[in-house]
Amino acid sequence: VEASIPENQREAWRKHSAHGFENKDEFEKEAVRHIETTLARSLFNCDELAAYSGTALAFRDRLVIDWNRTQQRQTFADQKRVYYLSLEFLMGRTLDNAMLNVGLKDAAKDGLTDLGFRIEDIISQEHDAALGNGGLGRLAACFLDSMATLNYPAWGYGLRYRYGIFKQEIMDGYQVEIPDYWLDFNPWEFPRHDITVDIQFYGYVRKYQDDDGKSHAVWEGGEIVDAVAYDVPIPGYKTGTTNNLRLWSSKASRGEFDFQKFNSGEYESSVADQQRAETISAVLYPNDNLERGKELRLKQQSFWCSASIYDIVRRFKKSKRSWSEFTDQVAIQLNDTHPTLAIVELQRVLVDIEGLDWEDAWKIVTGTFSYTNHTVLPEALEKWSVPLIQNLLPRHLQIIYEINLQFLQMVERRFPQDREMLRRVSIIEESQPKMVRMAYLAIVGSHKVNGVAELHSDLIKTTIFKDFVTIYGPDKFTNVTNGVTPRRWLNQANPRLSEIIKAKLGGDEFLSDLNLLNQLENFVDDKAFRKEWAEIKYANKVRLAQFIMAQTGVSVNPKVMFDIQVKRIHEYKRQQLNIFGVIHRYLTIKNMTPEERKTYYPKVSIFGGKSAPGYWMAKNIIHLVNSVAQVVNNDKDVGNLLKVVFIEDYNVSKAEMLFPAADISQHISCAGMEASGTSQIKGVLNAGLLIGTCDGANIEVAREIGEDNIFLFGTLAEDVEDLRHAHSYSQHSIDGDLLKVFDAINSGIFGDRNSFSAIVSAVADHGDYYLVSDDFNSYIKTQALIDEAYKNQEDWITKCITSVARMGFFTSDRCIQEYAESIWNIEPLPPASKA
Ligand code: 4GP
Repeated sequence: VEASIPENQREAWRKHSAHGFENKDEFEKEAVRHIETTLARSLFNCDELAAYSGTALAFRDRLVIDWNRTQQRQTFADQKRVYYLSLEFLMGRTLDNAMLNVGLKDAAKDGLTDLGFRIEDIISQEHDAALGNGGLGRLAACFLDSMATLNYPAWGYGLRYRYGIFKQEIMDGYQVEIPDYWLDFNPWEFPRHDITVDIQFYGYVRKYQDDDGKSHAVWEGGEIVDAVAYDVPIPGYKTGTTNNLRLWSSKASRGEFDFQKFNSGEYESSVADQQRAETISAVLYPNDNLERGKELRLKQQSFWCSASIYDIVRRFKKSKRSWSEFTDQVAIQLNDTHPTLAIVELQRVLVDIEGLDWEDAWKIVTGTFSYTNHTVLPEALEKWSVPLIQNLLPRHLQIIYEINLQFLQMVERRFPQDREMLRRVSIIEESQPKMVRMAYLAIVGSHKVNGVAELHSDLIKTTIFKDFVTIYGPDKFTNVTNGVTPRRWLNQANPRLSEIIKAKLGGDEFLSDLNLLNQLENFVDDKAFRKEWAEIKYANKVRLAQFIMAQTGVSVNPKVMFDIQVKRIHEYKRQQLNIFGVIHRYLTIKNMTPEERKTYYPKVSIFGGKSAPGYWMAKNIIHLVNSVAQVVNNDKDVGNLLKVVFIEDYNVSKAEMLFPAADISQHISCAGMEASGTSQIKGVLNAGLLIGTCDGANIEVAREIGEDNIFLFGTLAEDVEDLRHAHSYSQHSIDGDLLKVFDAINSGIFGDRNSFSAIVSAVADHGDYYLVSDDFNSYIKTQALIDEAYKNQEDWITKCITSVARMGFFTSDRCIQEYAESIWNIEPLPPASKA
């Protein structure tokens, strides 16, 4: 390619090619240049936001240079790439991560000091990029970081929502949702107006036979909307590799603007059409572990899948290879079922547009896709109504029926006697209206299906996807236990802890090879190290205490135990169990003599998390937590023995502050319901201990760090069904400590009892689906064990150091390696200098 450009031109380009800054002085020069020219500010009116913007733009330039090089290298190498399709990428802040990954945070820190700013203040100016709800979206963000760090040629594809997850405000104890308009200033994205794809909706299918008798389908009519690409550079840690995250934004098609209407004076309605197109990528659906079957959501999915498949196919076609090589060049990972239409779309493109035979195309499709399941909750398994798809995507529905027909014929050949099986596994559910079961379609169209922790991967094989294991055999199903990136969740979140680990291990290699942490066990008895370890935890707690004071006005003592449960509010995650435990503690304290109080264990109980706006029960739980906090924190009789805090608007950047300050964090889902969870990993990695049920990745954490270092309690997954069954038969009576808790709530001491009656009734009268009453006693006992253990600070610190040392397995780098080797079959492509 280069040879075709005349030497004098190449020379001019080379001479002026951008390099980006390498040290403090160059950083200052770049930042000041951006502040003065890009932002039109000066020394005299540069506030912290402008300083953030200048810094971000300077780092953005750096990223772009690496990113251009990476993209060129990947294009020339022309090897297999993986495309990670996710409707959510919960990225959080970018600047700090970019500074650490390119290794220039110290330069920026000193440079900012010269310019009159503190780096922490500048970092905290940034608005979180919150294009996700919770675990699934944050996992996608960790995976992007790991793919770049390990030099895999990888792209993410998602939607560029104008409104990310809402901001949560607490008013009078209730959650209120405020729209999150986050694009006012976003230096981390690059609009690619040249990359615009026409996306079709509605219309009809015309079929015809050509002269050779071959039948064809043409999708005609309907409406066209444009998908415009916005690219976000994703820097790897200490490598030149900077991958691409491509987010699609919807826009009225250039053809859509109705000049007819415009000329006849209907200017307003022609603009309204434009706005309708822009609605598609306007807002992230705020549900976690729940699907609601809204047409706009289906439109989002199909818009994003079509644009991404178009882009991937276009890139493949540039290489002029034959279609049979497609699966040597392309792997596509489906993050949950949300992108399942991509399977149908690729089949459509190959058959209808590229003219391949059905069988050849289908072989390519199934060789390309693989699917990750993130939940077994029935209310989260996507189904789309057939009439809805028929109307919006008529050709796709035909293809889905054809896929189903061929699949069922195969099943019938293999299991000729089993009519029931056909009904059970059909992609089309014979309900009123008929529904398309997206998980089944994803399984049939993929070569591998994985769960996200061992227990969960076993459960999907024995429950929701059991028949598919019979049909395809067990090898199609696999497990990749989740992990998190230690760059964000240790280095960035807890810089001081990271520093002392660096000092002990003689370098920061552990950040890219987390198993090296195991050498920390050699220092468990090192007095100075232990002291510093404890000081860091204390300092992190002081910082959180200051934040709590500023946000809620509640004064908490950083010397006492901080107990944290932060995650989406969900009945299966059982924040209600936690708050019942808190009430129990409150009642216990109230009944104690002054003497007993002197030796009792003081504690701060911290909650945080959003509820889906339409999830009434979860909102009630938030209200109960805040009502209990109000009473407890103002009860002079209790004083510092117990404080209850609800942190408003839990998000990624708050998580980075919370986990380093936790002595203990709670992961207490009803067994079998939390597919993996990842926040327990963040808790342990930041030197906190866990209280948890035998659920999701808790089980593997216990195995890695040792059962002595974790507080496990509660029902086992294998017993859940029997217990639920028992509840529905016997009259379910609540007694003992839980009854006292319910009596306290019903007595009205936390406010109008009617406000909380649903929370109590769910346990006492309506079958206790989440087994709160079954687990309450062992929960309380385990809390008492924790109180006792915390008294012995020396032992506690030993447990923490040992646990951190054994967390190597839970890096998302290991996940990506497993995906790359056993699912995607791709090789890394390191930059030349690092090769
Ligand atoms: C979540 C699961 O609930 C959580 O256990 C898991 O750690 C996470 O995915 C990542 O795998 N699922 C969702 C969802 O967020 O909406 O289904």
